[in-house]
Amino acid sequence: MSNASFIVVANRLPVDSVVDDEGNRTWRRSPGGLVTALEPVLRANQGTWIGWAGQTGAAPEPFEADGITLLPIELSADEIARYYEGFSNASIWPLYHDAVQPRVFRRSWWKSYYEVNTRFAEVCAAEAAPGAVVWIQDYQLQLVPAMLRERRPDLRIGFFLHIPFPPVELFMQLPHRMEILKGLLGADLVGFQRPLAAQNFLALTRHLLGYRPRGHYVTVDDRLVRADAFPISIDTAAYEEVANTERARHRAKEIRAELGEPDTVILGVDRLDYTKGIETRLKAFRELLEDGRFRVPKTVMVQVATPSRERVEQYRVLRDKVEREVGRINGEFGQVGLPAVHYLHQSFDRYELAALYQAADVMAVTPIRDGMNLVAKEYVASQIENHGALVLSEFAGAAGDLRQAFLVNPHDLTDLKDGFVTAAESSPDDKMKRMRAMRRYLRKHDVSRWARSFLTALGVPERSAAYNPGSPPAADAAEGT
Ligand code: GDG
Repeated sequence: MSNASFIVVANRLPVDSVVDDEGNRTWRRSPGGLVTALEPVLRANQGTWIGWAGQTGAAPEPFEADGITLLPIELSADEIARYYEGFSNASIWPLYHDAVQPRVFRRSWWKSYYEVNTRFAEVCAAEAAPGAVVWIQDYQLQLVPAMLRERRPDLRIGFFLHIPFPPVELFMQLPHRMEILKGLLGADLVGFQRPLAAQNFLALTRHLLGYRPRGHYVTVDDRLVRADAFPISIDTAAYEEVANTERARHRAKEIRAELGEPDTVILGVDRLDYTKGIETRLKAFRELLEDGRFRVPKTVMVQVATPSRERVEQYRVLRDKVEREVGRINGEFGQVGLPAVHYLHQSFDRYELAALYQAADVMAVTPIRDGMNLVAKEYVASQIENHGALVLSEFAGAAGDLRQAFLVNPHDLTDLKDGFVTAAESSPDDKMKRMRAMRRYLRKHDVSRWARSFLTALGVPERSAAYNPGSPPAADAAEGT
């Protein structure tokens, strides 16, 4: 039955399945900014979220979780290998991140990408109420906007790309580039993290299709398509709240004690991904120890590298390289019971993460290229005492928002090293000023505001784009002055 007037379409549903002792399957909501931001809109509009539930084979029946209807899409093991690990993560992902790793193209991957995108579009077309608003997320589903428009021209269609959009000459390498561009142009609104990405996209419509974009708009078959930037953010109030709990505060102290009460803790938290610049960061740290500008145990590094895409070859290679470098640094500079780098290839719960953020004097967010980077924003929000320093890559979208960070060029090792030292040695007063300004910015520019501005631009009336009535007031309170 077609009944949803607001639909989110994403590769993944915001839930994980849990099997209890009796073998019954239940669902647990997976934490994430996107679902937090969209939940009120989904609720207010009898919304549905369409996506993969995380298991191959027959899809579970639609179900409800926390008042949202979830509609699972079926994906086979072969489709995960080709559509997801292949075309999405070994072709598109590296190419869109400035080809920082060689991209791989295989024709069978494209076929699967096309088929899976068709399935998402068909399910969505059957579910949407007349005139419904559909918001499609990310690089795995770039064909869905046009496929959906073809089936349901009555819908209002938005698309948001969470990763960078490359310059014309890189995009042109992509086999099936025309289909992808036309796929995206099926939307009424195509959203990007940064203005430059929107410009790249508009330039591409001119280059590949001979269109004449004007300002943020391009006319496609008598229809106006808008391309614009909507920098994503976090649920700032929620991060502040967790950081403020006794549990997180206590744990932060404990972590520093466990690290041997160093003067400076440098922290990295990343998915183990080659775009995040973990290798270069470690190299910079090693050279700083070699140069004697940092010394163990006065300065130590903690690197959380969350397991990610472990079946994709490039990720296996990266893991080996990172672990070899950590071993090398610890071999040369560690002492018994006092490693130079504490390396954790694990995921942690939000209290542990908040405690780590609070325990860190210097947060190293140094991706080679990143759409936004939420870790940088989470660190700032969790710095309730404003005493830390953020070293941030100019190549992360977040650098456009967090202007008071210590900005570095991660391609320039000298600049990266100097950035770490400057951040570590900056005065408490300087750190506090910077951190306060960034926290103030994030309280105002949180994920609800992001969702609201996208949906308003898509033409959803303010009333139905009702937002988190709970969080914003806290946002402007306290700190501001
Ligand atoms: C894509 C774009 C864009 C990490 N380790 C743990 C953990 N995390 C959480 C972080 C953060 C998230 O994972 C990572 O978000 P990022 O933004 O840093 O990076 P991507 O996964 O690459 O996301 C990116 C984003 O989409 C949103 O548009 O910013 O540019 O690449 O939230 O906290 N969370 C927990 N334990 C961990 O160990 N609980």
